[in-house]
Amino acid sequence: MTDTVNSIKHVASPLARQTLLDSDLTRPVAGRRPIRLLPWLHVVKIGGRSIMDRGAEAILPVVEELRKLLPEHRMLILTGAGVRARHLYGVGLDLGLPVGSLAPLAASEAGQNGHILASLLAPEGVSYVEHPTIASQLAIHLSAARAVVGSAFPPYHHHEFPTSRIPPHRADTGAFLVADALGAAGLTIVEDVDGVYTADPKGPEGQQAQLLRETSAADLAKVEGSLPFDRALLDVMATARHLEHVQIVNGLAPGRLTAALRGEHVGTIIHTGAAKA
Ligand code: GWN
Ligand code: ATP
Repeated sequence: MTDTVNSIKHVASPLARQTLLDSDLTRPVAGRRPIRLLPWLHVVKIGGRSIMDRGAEAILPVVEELRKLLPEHRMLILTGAGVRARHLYGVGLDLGLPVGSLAPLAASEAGQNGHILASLLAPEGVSYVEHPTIASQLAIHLSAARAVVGSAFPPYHHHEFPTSRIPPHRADTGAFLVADALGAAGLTIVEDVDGVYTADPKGPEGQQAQLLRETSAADLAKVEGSLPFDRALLDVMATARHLEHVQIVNGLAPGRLTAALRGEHVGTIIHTGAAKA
């Protein structure tokens, strides 16, 4: 009897005796900045609606810039979903589908755009890689190639938050989450506008809209108007661990993406809530 009691193995853990809900108690163990897994990685999100849906006229110049950037940078290129997802939301909402059913359907459109982009970059050794590969084999793929392409959507599926009938975590949020989780060097979001304006530059108040060269996720969260990215991006930027800013650039203006990856300020820089390293 005594022997049985003595054979119980106690596993020492600084978190064993306390609730995980009290951040004051967990902070000494869990509050430190995590390591950067891929600090040399540049994440580039290519707009689905703003670039891919425009076809060859917009896509081919972006492909050419990405191709020329390969010797300089190792990249995870992620694509958004575009107009096919919007059509899908319309049909799905009309039929009463829940958000957890719409999320993977929209995500598959982002994946399709990624397959298209990867095909165009294939002669340079760039391939589309699946979500599970991004999750666990990105490093080895980026040892074999200078860049890979993937879907920017996060793979939430039926776990998507039911705060809206339209999936709140779309391509921009997904790109930021993965870039910050990997401790990447940066995230550049490629759109069809010069950056974030005080109002939609293509909307009814477009004439008065002014470009914001530099802003913060906290300041944008106070603005009620529309934005050129998912609003949930602001939420995940607030709790960022590594990325101190992202830059939104115009992919229709030749050279902007290249300049942004070289660290130049050519669009809107949005500061996150991450503390300076
Ligand atoms: O299909 O284009 O990955 O990389 O969210 O899930 O809906 O899947 O449900 O590895 O796992 O359509 O099949 O599809 O875009 O997401 O992929 O070709 O299980 O490589 O099978 O997390 O690509 O696809 O759509 O990204 O965003 O087989 Mo696709 Mo997407 Mo491929 Mo992926 Mo979803 Mo997988 Mo997944 Mo599903
Ligand atoms: P996805 O990748 O999800 O398919 P996207 O990122 O390519 O989409 P949109 O979501 O359409 O593109 O966002 C870009 C558009 O947002 C711009 O073309 C612009 O008209 C619009 N927009 C709305 N509000 C603003 C704003 N405040 N500043 C700049 N653009 C805005």
